[in-house]
Amino acid sequence: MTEPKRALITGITGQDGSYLSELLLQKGYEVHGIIRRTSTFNTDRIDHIYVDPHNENAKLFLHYGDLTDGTTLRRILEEVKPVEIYNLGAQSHVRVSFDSPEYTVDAVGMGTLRLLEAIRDYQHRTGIEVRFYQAGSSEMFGKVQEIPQKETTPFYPRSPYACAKVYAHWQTVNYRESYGLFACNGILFNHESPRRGETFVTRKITRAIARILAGQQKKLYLGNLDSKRDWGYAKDYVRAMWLMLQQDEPEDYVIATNETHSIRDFLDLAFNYVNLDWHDFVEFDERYLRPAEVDLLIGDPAKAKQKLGWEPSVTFAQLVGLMVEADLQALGVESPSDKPIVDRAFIRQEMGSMFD
Ligand code: NDP
Ligand code: GDR
Repeated sequence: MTEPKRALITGITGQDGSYLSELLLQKGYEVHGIIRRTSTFNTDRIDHIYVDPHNENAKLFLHYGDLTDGTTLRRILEEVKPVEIYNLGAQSHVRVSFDSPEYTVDAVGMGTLRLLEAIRDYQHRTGIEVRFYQAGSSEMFGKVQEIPQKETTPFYPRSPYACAKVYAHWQTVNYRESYGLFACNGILFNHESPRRGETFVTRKITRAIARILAGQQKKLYLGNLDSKRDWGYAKDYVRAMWLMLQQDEPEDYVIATNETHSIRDFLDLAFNYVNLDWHDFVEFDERYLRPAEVDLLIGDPAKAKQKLGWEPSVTFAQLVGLMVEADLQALGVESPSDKPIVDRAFIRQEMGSMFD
């Protein structure tokens, strides 16, 4: 019997890490993830796919480590011997990066460099060829230079987070060009799901709707409602990550839907879905403004379509419906929607076992 391919994921407990793990397990990989030690469990998103490692059928393994700790990264590489590495770990909140710039840059920028250096030595010593995916972001485009944004659009980062992602992007390009590492940058536009962190604006809205209907919340406090984002579905986007590492040549790709919507559009759709008017609930709080904002993101995924055969499978309206339905279900609230945007079977199937 042939050995399964081994993949290593940083950020496995996050939104994307959980969907990517599911995808790789379905494809027969042995999946290893790096988790941080925390005082309470934070593995909710992957609990449903975790099997006790003593079980001979176990295919998912977790290792304690941190992108700020290079020695541990090296040790884990030696132990796991992966052939694919997905670097998804990050302090990924743009607003928070203004409050904690040094930590954000250390984890996102230096963390990527530590991992690349560990891979370079490991590959050199063992002769095992490693393929590396770097989780780049549309935030790197920042201040509008060109619409829609594509692989050749110049970067103009507008936050400590985005600056660190630009650094990580170019380090990844450099390791490809200097050492022949099979390294790809995905430049992913915003992608959401029922597993999205609760402080990102989409999930904050859909979770608030469920809590309002459950009588647990009266108001929803938000910042800038005018910015526009190109929002896709996370499960589609992790498929693109995997595809990038299966190509003959390592390259960089924009992954996006080529549609853009404002926060107001999201509010309209989400509240209308449950027959509420968001103006009755949403209040402004300047705390959620950023010192510098990214006003407009819309990506051109033509290269990914042509070379990877990748296309998004879920529309904006379906995504909003899916997220609202999932939050209602998580609180046990009956959906009041008289005009379901997606059929219920689809929603149940797409939610996975997270809320089972
Ligand atoms: P999440 O915030 O949901 O997950 C981030 C993950 O990184 C978590 O597993 C977190 O662990 C881990 N992490 C945080 N700090 C460290 C550290 N110092 N060392 C190791 N791991 C760490 O992010 P997403 O899943 O949404 O995004 C995945 C990646 O893609 C991130 O790099 C993000 O910046 C990038 N990205 C995301 C986009 C999106 O729209 N979602 C778009 C473009 C790029 P813990 O659970 O312990 O906090
Ligand atoms: P973003 O996502 O910054 O694009 O980064 P986020 O959902 O945080 O913000 C999107 C837009 O909504 C506005 N906004 C608010 N945002 C939050 N979080 N909370 C609020 O209350 C609020 N009110 C208005 C923001 O100002 C912004 O314009 C996400 C992250 O996943 C990054 O890691 C990733 O790289 C990019 O997407 C692509």
